[in-house]
Amino acid sequence: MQTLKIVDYSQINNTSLKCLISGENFIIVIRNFYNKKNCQDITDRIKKYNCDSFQNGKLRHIGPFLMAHTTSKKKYFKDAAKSQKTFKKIFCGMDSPILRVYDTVSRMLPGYSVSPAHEDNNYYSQAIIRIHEKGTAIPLHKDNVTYEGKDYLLSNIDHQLSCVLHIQESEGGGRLLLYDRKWKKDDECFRNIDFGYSLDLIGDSSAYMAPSINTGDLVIINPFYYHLVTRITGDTPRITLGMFMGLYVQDRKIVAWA
Ligand SMILES: O=C(O)CCC(=O)C(=O)O
Repeated sequence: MQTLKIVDYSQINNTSLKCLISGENFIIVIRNFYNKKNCQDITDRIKKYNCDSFQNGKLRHIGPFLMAHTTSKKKYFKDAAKSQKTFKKIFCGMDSPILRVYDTVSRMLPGYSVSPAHEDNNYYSQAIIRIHEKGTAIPLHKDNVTYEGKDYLLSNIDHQLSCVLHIQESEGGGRLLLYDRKWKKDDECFRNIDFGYSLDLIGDSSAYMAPSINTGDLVIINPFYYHLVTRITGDTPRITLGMFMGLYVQDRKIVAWA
């Protein structure tokens, strides 16, 4: 199995995302996806914003995350509308990283169009900025809106991809670890009370450590496979901008949300 593909942003027209959907590749890293100076400006700007938190306050973020609102749909859409204004301010005067992800994904899946997910007049959250401080980690988990987002219209997608733009790296830790194991319903007995799954479920599945990532790189994975982020050890927070892409194969349509 070929686990990793690394391409430069200038090569995306010649690279398909189909290998992630099929499970042939675990991860595609697009180097030099976004301007480093813009990443620095985003980092400076977000210091001004009050962040929400999840995982018992351990992970700070801007923008709501559907997986944390599986039973509070009204609040999710309300917060999503509010966060649109915040993102507008954060990216003001810059090439929007969100639109750049849309454009990139549509070029890597020719024939598909990408648009923000919505239900009638309610727009889903466009993205989530995660600020991972020293000592934090993201436990073993998968992201599968077809199972966890049953109250939402987009739970009927055929495939899901996760796109993460790296805005700032920490000095240590914060590495993405991927497992050659796709979620199945029986795994739910390994679920942790707050978030994620026990490492016991991984058994002897092979693990793959993502290469070191630079500021401005975009990482795309198939989030139906288990993954985690190792504990951050440096003083500089790891900052990312994440969103999901949901594919409707028959309609050749992709919807984006966080
Ligand atoms: O921050 C990361 O590298 C991964 C985030 C994540 O868990 C995901 O994309 O599903």
